[in-house]
Amino acid sequence: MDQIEREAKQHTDLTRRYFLKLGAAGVGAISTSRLWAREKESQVHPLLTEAISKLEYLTREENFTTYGRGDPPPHKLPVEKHREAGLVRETWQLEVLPDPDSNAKVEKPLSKTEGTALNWDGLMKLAEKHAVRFMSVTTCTNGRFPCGMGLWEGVPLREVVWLARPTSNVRRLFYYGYHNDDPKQRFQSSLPIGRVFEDPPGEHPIILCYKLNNQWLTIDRGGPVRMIVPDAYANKSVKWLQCIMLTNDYQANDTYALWNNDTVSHIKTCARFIHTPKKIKAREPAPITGVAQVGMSGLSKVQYWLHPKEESLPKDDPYFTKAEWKDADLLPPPDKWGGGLPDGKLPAVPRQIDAVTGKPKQWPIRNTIVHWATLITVERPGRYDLRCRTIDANGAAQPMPRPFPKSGNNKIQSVQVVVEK
Ligand SMILES: Nc1nc2c(c(=O)[nH]1)N[C@H]1C(S)=C(S)[C@@H](COP(=O)(O)O)O[C@H]1N2
Ligand SMILES: [Mo]
Repeated sequence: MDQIEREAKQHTDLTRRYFLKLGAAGVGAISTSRLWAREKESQVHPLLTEAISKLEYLTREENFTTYGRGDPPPHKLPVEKHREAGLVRETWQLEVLPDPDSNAKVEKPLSKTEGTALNWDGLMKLAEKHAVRFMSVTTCTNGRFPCGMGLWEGVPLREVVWLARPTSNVRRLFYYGYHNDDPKQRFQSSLPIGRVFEDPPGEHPIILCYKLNNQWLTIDRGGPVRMIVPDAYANKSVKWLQCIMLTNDYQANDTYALWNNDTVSHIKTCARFIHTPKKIKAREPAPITGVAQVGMSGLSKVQYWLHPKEESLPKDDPYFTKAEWKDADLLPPPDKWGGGLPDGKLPAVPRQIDAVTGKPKQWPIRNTIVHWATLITVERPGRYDLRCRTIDANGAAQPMPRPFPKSGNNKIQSVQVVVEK
């Protein structure tokens, strides 16, 4: 049993005792009003049951989409180079330094030259006391589909920043990973210092992450240690992390900004298709499944709209706000979470999970995904465009009319469906 599990157990025991005393039942029950009640599942159409059975909530490590710059990108380095590059646990080190181009005051820098850099043992020592686990989705600002849905474990970044004893003139920090010792290959991100020290209620700390889905972080995923910023697009989640600079610079100096990206955008809410039929028969039901990203504005609904190709699209309504959207079903929390976890069981205990009931405290969970499904039946043969969108937790259709893909792609997806006689 590791530290997180021990604490979870303690908390569970205490809470159980408390509720036993009160004689309360049904602790932490989640609202299922919008969801399929479990007992109704037997009435779900077999076609839909089959389509849904193929969905896995957590993404297996090997199924993540990988983006990594460098020549070669660190995960493509020959294995014999990993040790020398600090890309294995035994040789990994993290520096926390004052930015030499600013007047930041840092009393105890963690520095390689002074032999004070944080190493793996140091990180594991911090983990014993401070480790956290949470689920969060990684999505590229420019990606049409999430890179992956992970259960991440790590030490809050603030614990390591405090070790360096910053005292004044620190307004931001920036950080980067291994980059073949070539400044031109550096992929750097930055954060305001306030976000590092505090988390809004219900949000998670930014972590120095060393585990995905309860396994050590592989080099493909940015191991041994990467940053995970749970409420931002993945460009903030720098992989192969080796250096953090504390700075008095008040401006973002992210590499990604130089490539025309908005680097401070929170994750947007949007819907995507997973399975749609290319051809269906008129009047016969066909299953559709998809995934929705639950961004900063939350999610209340996923909707779809089937539009005959020969009918013209509404004028002056590029986001189809007046179309006849229909509600799809959001799937409830899974019994088996996937991601290669043995028997699909979550380890104790991700921050979004109630330690007593083992169920999510809320559903869907912000900054994660939720699967959705529906059965469509079409009367009239022909060619159709099938689209999906979301309604966020504020009741706003997403995407709302704003043409800013560089703040995060949340375009309305469209696929074709042919309906045959
Ligand atoms: N060191 C480093 N970290 C990086 C990048 C990179 O090129 N180098 N790309 C970033 C971007 S833009 C994205 S979208 C994510 C992708 O994370 P993944 O490969 O684990 O899916 O990594 C981020 N971290
Ligand atoms: Mo990205």
